Amino acid sequence: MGNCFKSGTKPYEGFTFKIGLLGRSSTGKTAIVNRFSSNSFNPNYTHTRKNIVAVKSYVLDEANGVMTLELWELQNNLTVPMDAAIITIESTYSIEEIQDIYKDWLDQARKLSIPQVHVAITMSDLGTYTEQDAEKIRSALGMSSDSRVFVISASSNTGITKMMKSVLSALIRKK
Ligand SMILES: Nc1nc2c(ncn2[C@@H]2O[C@H](COP(=O)(O)OP(=O)(O)OP(=O)(O)O)[C@@H](O)[C@H]2O)c(=O)[nH]1
Ligand SMILES: [Mg+2]
Repeated sequence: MGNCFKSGTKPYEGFTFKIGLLGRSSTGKTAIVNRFSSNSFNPNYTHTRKNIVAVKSYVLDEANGVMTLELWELQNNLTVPMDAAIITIESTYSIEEIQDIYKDWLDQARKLSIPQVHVAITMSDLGTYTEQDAEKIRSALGMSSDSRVFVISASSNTGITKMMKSVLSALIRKK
């Protein structure tokens, strides 16, 4: 996959994909957006009241050109159709708790007609899961083959770039 060469609000022409972060309050959605948009992390918590979006364009060998990714933090009144969702669940939960939380948010994603759903196990610096646990969690959640689980930390900047690229690849494969 190619390098990111532009971070800003003016998308380049080409494919645009919209990815929505869905999840309970305080699960790290804004922290992911901040890593994505400005590679920054703010330890202070402020609840996000509106849907917010950050935009980035990539040159991708596999897409044969430029593609633009819109990363949305979804809070309410979704009026823009999303191509994929990432459900955020904190890594301090047990697998059984993650299963329950996932079911609720999968229902939400279906109600919003979001066709592809992934899971981010967030704040891995505070929990016990590592990237090696992703496949185990994916199978416990009974996810379809094009859905992925990522174990990430915005605080230590672990796994977020890889997650975004992997979700993009899954979207390109579906095109
Ligand atoms: N230790 C640690 N803290 C994190 C991480 N990600 C986010 N936080 C902190 O957890 C709190 C909540 O994170 P947010 O990103 O604001 O959560 P949110 O899901 O956007 O919350 P809402 O806007 O209320 O829906 C903030 O204080 C963040 O700084 C992480 O990876 N590790
Ligand atoms: Mg937020």
